[in-house]
Amino acid sequence: MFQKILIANRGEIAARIIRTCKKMNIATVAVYSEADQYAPFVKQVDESYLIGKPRVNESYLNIDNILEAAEKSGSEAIHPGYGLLSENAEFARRCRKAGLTFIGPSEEVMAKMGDKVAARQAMKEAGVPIVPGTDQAVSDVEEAKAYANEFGYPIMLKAAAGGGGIGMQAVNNDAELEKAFEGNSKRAETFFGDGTMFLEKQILRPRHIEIQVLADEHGNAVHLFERECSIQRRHQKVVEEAPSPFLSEKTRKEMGDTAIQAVKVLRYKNAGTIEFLVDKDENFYFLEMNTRLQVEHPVTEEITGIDLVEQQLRVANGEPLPFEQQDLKRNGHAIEVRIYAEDPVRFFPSPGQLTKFNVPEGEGIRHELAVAEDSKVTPFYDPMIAKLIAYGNDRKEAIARLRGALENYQVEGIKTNIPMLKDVIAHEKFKAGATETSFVEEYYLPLVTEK
Ligand code: MV4
Repeated sequence: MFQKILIANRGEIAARIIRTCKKMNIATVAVYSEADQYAPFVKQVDESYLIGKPRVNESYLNIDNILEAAEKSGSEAIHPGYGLLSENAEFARRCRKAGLTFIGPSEEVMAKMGDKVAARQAMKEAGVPIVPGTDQAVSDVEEAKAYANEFGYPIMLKAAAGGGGIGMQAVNNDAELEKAFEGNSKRAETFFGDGTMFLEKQILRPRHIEIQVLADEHGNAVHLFERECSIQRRHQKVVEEAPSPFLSEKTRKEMGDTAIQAVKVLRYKNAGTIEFLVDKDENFYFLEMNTRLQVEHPVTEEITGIDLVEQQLRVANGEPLPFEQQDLKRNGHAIEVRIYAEDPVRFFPSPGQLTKFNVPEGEGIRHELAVAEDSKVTPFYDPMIAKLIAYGNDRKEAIARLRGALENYQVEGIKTNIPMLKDVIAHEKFKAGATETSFVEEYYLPLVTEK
């Protein structure tokens, strides 16, 4: 096993990776920006290196500075966490050139999954159902209109370099498509440096259900069941759970088998997630593949008993997976909520100095924390300050524990979305498992605009 690894990330995920390293007796190295000098994760490592100014472009995205810290510290591998450089094939290549193990999949597969048109093609070839749509990029409005009329409206206009909804728009007719095409292409060009667009038929009232996979470099692959992540606001996930309250056992198995097939065909290695859109009749369609550990990985850990970070490290070290599909069992139910430093009604970020931060402990309660009592939440990064995960023998018990923990969660000095989370999980529709992607707009927003 590696003796020392560098964590090219910050916040709760840096702390999460450090915890597994300690368990495995691996020395840890942090890199941090000027804004994170006093952050908890910097205090938890064996060694730390200041790599630049607060803005990510000048620190957490600065490959040269990160590699310099890796070399100085004698690190053998780099864990990229999520976000930042985690899906950057160029970073993976630079790690390899510097003789460091990148804890993730190959550069080739990362690049392929980053290009949504190439990813659709690869999945289609692997026998994974994709949303009906274009096999290639569409170069102009006229071509887009011709395709749209072939599949029929409504369609989704999407950016090949996209993700997170940027450059994406639903259009209902030729006129709307004409209006939307250039603007979205330009936006994608600005955000990703690539204005390539493609089309998909719009799946109506979809759910977002994703399958966690793990694969080694010896050709072994397993899935760790699904996560239901439909409750989002503006493509920002708010509540995630496993198992999905919606899926039948038959569809669950089909989705898992499909995910394994994809991973094997792609010769994927390490942890990954295949996202699907699922319609009301449980038809599922490939959406995107995330080639990294995800924010919501703890719910999978809770129901399978597997430490995903440990498996990432073992696989990156060349070890074979220590289990087969038949060894994996689901147990109970887990729900994660993301706690953001933001106004619960207007959703504006709410940075500032914490004056109190006290989290409740209890049976089935797990915390992943980015902050401590004396922390300052800066405006430079994602405003997620913590994740709260509740486990129960069934969904009802998980919800009850989550509710109790949210009621006793103490944060002062900044605003948080905790009031929103309480409203969401107390809602009859949530309790009934009506976790659709429209949940926040349909059930939460009317609640707070009335108040
Ligand atoms: C879709 C869709 C409906 N039909 N594609 C949103 C984020 C981006 N990664 C893909 N997204 C969607 N793609 C087709 N063909 C609806 C969405 C979508 C969505 C998906 C998952 C979770 C929440 C969502 C909210 C709005 C739109």
